[in-house]
Amino acid sequence: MPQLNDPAALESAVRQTVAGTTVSDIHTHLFPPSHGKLLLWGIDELLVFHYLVSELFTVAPRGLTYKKFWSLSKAAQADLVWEHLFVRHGPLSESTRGVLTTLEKLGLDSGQRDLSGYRRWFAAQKLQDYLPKVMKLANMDYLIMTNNPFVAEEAGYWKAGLPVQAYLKTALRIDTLIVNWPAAAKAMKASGYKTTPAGGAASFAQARKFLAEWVKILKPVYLAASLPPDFAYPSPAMSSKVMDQVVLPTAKQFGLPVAMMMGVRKAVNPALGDAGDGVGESDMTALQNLLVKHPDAKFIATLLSRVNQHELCVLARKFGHLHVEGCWWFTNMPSIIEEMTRMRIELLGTAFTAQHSDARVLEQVIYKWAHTRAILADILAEKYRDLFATGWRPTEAEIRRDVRALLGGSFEEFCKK
Ligand code: HDL
Ligand code: ZN
Repeated sequence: MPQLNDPAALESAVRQTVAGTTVSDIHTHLFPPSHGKLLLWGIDELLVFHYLVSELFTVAPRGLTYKKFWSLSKAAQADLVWEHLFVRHGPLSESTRGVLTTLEKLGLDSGQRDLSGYRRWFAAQKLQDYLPKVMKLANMDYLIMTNNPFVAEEAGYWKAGLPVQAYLKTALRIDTLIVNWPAAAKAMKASGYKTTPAGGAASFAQARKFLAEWVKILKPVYLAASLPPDFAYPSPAMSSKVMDQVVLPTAKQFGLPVAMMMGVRKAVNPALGDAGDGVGESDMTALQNLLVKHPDAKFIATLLSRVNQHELCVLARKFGHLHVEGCWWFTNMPSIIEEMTRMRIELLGTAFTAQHSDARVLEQVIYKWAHTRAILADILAEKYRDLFATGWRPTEAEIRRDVRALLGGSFEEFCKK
């Protein structure tokens, strides 16, 4: 493959490659169509996405109480979001713009502002054709779900052994086990495991058995848990014991990475429901200590606070068994994605995963990847321009290799390590 010797040709090769590279979306909250209402899709779900609910309450009239809002139908909630965040105020936020990007990519004209027309269009979609259509629009080869055995409805669908598309992969989500052992012990006991709220060797052995059962059912790509900013390791807290005696032995037994999603302050405003979580700066020594103590395990990390991002990159330079991924949740915003991605390329080259969608509503993968690709293209155009200035001449194949690395390739290599 010839080297690219002309800056303009190089830039267009970079932009075309970012636009055309298949993405593997390694963190979402989507579900198989066979799991019924758990898979959210359509315009009303897009409008009542919890990011937009919290934004609604930044401008809603005082008379709109949380209680009143939650008593409304989903369509009535969506009407309020549309009215206040799109019509009465410019849809300039990332989440409002995302809805409009999604409509545009689906071939609908957001300029018409025709919510009832959009509703008719979505209502006419047949999920079995629509799901692959959305995957194709986002140019995704597979996505990884979030599968929580401590949510009875989810567990029930998995135990029923319903059909699941091969391109919908799983992640075994174990927050409850780590941050709320008594609740986890109760739930496992209800499934026939001899676990007690006090924990201890026998209980932890049963919890390992529980996890092994779910590894067999889900065949997960990784184990995952979101953790509070003050998660400490090691510590006298039960969470530290559960990491050492349940989570890590299971991860090592099955060769599964442990995804540490750190920095969530749960329910800072409980009245907002899913929209009520906040963010806090995490104590990174917890992750550092895990890496030092468990060189034979693999850790994936995404941090919720912008403040932690530089430290996370430096940590990933120190430990090859740590993989940095995604601009998670409150960092999945253009200005922060830009800052984080530049920093990660400068510190880690292509040895990280640039993004995940974190999509809760199916069509969000369309806008989340479109927006990220645009930012990534600008950054890589500049980075390859800088490379060109050194006299190095990349080939198109090398650009394809490097872009794919950032969009799933490095993650796959890491998982195979
Ligand atoms: O814990 C998580 O995986 C988070 O992504 C939460 O689901 C959060 O509510 C969210 O949807 N963030 O985008
Ligand atoms: Zn998530």
